[in-house]
Amino acid sequence: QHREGELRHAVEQQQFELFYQPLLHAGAGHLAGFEALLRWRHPERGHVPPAEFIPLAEETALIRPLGAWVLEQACREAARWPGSLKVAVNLSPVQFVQGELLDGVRHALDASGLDAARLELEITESVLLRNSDETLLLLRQMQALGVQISMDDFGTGYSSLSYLRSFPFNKIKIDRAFVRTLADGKGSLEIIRAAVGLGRALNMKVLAEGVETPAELATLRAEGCDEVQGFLFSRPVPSAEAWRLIARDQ
Ligand code: G
Ligand code: G
Ligand code: MN
Ligand code: NA
Repeated sequence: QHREGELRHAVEQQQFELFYQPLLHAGAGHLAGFEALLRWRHPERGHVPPAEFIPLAEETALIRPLGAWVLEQACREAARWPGSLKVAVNLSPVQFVQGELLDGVRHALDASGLDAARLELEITESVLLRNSDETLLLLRQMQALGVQISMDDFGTGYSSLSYLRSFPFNKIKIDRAFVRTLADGKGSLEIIRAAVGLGRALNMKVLAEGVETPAELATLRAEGCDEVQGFLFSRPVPSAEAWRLIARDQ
């Protein structure tokens, strides 16, 4: 009850900030864009990570206004970046409300002037688990606006493969669990290779998450991943720091 009130107050007061983590083209290592990641600027506790408040925001549906703010803020920021850079925004299943989500995306694009093709929406299969007819319709409507749709945390759910059949994702993001275990000889390399093959066959880009070492990068390049993301390149950083990364990349 107390925590819910505090979170509600934070949403009203806009005590939030977006951090940005670079997405890189695997080949030359140039910037492809950034993933926007939410932080709560708590007056006493400092930056609170999303794992500590997103579950409550979902239970209370506060993620709906908060998610609308994230979309608006991310698009406004990205509209000022060089036109080659995209912004990726995570969507919660709770945001999949007929009418509301599509309007929110349209509004974020209109208000910022961002080209729809530069916005990537990341969903996990938990989005598709519930109410999947309505959800698929919404995803198609967003794609019709020109927005890109990515499947996040690929490979960790129960039925990632069947969802690739029901929806034409533009990108799959291979979960960092596979990258972390690349070297242990227990199948992660083969799974990543298969995901790259699927991406090629189904016309989807393939990004590998959680890249932390040069050896992992070399392997992912050799396997043909299109994009990479991880602490090897940068942690999620505040907007000003993202601008420095952009300047360095030009
Ligand atoms: O930045 P960090 O590693 O702490 O993020 C942890 C998780 O929180 C991410 O993997 C993502 O699933 C979730 N998350 C971060 N930002 C957002 C956001 O704006 N909306 C939603 N729904 N989830 C987010
Ligand atoms: O679930 P999602 O894919 O949106 O997760 C994004 C989260 O992953 C961010 O919170 C970020 O902090 C975390 N992350 C990004 N790169 C790395 C990495 O190289 N290693 C680890 N351990 N976590 C990472
Ligand atoms: Mn994500
Ligand atoms: Na992920």
